[in-house]
Amino acid sequence: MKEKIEHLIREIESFRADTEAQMEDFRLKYLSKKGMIPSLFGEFRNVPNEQKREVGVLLNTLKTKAQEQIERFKAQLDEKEESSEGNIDLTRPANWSNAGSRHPLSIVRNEIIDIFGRIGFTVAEGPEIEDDFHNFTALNFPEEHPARDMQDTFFIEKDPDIALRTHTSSVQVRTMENSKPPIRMIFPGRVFRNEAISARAHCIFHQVEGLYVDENVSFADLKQTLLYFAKEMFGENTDIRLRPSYFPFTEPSAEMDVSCMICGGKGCNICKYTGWVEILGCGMVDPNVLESCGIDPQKYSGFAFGMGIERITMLKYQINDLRLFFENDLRFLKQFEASY
Ligand code: 2NL
Repeated sequence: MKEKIEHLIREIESFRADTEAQMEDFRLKYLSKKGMIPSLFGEFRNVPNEQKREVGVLLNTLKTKAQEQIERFKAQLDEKEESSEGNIDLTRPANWSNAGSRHPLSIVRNEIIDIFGRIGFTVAEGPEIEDDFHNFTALNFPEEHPARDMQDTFFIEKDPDIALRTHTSSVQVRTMENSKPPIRMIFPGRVFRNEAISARAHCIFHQVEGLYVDENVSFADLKQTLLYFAKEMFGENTDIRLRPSYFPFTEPSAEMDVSCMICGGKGCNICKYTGWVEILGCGMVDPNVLESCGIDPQKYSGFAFGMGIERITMLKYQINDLRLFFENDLRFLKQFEASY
């Protein structure tokens, strides 16, 4: 028995465990319930009395050595794991981070800001809640004009003087009131109309308006500026045409079409087989508007234009339902790049 225990002690001392599996083999062989050490303890009662003391001490030594070995193996394996953690592979591609993507309306708004920025237009924003003067009166809307009607405008708390702006022109009025020409600016923002929601209409939408006021600004300046915009937005081969129109705040007024970006003018579903699609309204600022805003119409003239960001975005990305912009369905939003 004594020799057997001494042999086991040497065996345990020389045992190596380089893996978790080898460590488990060791535990099973020596320390588990059916292992060698518990079975030796079982045999202890058969040891003659005069040897009990010596064998007992040896048995305890054996058990302690085995337990110490297990602790050592554990520490060695932990250390090994740690040092491999420090062994970083700098060439490994990073995990894909689940970043959001830009809303398509933001992408297009930023692109419009960028295009006009390159020819010297700066950006201004203003309040979404407006008074009648800045939203209508200063813009040459006659007192009984239908756009002032309850059907189109959201009024605040029954006060007919305070409403949600129906266009960003109110910001242009504020700009002209507070600064002197030359003014060369664009005005992006949310606007509100009291309309039923459908694939083609929404009560909230986004606009960019533009304004250029200086001495000798002409319709030719308007046309060239908008031709530049159309080519930057829809491609070098894009053509424009202006059709006479009416807005209270411009005279003369026009609507601008671009040659169809889908079929290149040959005729398709998008342009309803005309080869042209309407993208914005524009005109020369009405002298009454300049006057209302404290700018001398004898000295200065200007052009202005306005476009719906939703419409431009729908044409650019071939989106057929306005409601997609407001539902925030991730299957829709995820398709757009985080580029702007
Ligand atoms: C459209 C047409 C337009 C303007 C907006 C404007 C602003 C001032 C003076 C004169 Cl302060 N005009 N803005 C001019 C023509 C057209 O918008 O269809 N927008 C979505």
